[in-house]
Amino acid sequence: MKRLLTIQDISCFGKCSLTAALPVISAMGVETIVLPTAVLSTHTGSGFSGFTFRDLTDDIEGITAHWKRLGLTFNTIYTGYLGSLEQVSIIRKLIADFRTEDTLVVVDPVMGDGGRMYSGFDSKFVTAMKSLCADADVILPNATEAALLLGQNYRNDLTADEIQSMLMRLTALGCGTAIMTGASTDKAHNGAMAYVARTGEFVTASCENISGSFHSTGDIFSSVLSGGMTLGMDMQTALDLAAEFTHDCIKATLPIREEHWYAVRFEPCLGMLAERCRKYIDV
Ligand code: PXL
Repeated sequence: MKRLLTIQDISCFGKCSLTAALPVISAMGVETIVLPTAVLSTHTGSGFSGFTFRDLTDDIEGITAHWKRLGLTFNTIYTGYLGSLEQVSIIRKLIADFRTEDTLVVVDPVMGDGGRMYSGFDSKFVTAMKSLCADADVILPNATEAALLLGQNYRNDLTADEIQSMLMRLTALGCGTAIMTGASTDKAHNGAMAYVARTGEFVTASCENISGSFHSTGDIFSSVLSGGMTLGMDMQTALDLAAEFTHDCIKATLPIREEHWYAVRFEPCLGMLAERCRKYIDV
């Protein structure tokens, strides 16, 4: 059985980060080990204020030292929202300690959305995140995070050529593949575009666009992409699955959108996801 370690916060209410990654990646048939970076009462996105935040930086080294004594190994290490600047170097050390030739390292450089940084992040964090991206095989920024990593202004009207140029410059940070999530070049579609530096190939996945902004879709997309690549899917298959699952979750949320504004309703879509991954696992 393939095993994936995911490193991100637990937002107790709000269905993002670990409370999305754990059910989604498990449904794909991949054993999911979690390393929580912080515990929050809710996510920090718009709509919530007064959330609690417990930084778990001091717990990480003890947890990983225990795992080393147990001899644990992981096929994939997938990082998301990190709780402090100091965590970045601790996580880089963890990756160096646990990585083998076959380990896939996926970094979702979670820092902002819609042209704005999430609360608690600053330019020092962006610099540190660039160094973590350099260690990755695959990075998955949205347009906001891509602009931050490249030191350029955010725009929500990027052309396909501009996205391609940004992706090539992102791989120059040191990662093998850069994927821009939420990438769309026309209003009718939404999806993702990847640049695989080794082959010089661009891969795109596109779905019908549903207008509006939906919290936690980046985490869901990254979880499916990480799970899919862990199962051995090629880039096109993993990207298509991630885009279609994210689209399905948004669609499932629409009828209850008013009371479910804080996240997407992924639960009814998990069965279909499991079905599509069945042929990649021994059952
Ligand atoms: O969905 C990304 C994310 C993860 N974790 C926390 C967040 C956010 C985005 O707002 O606040 C705590």
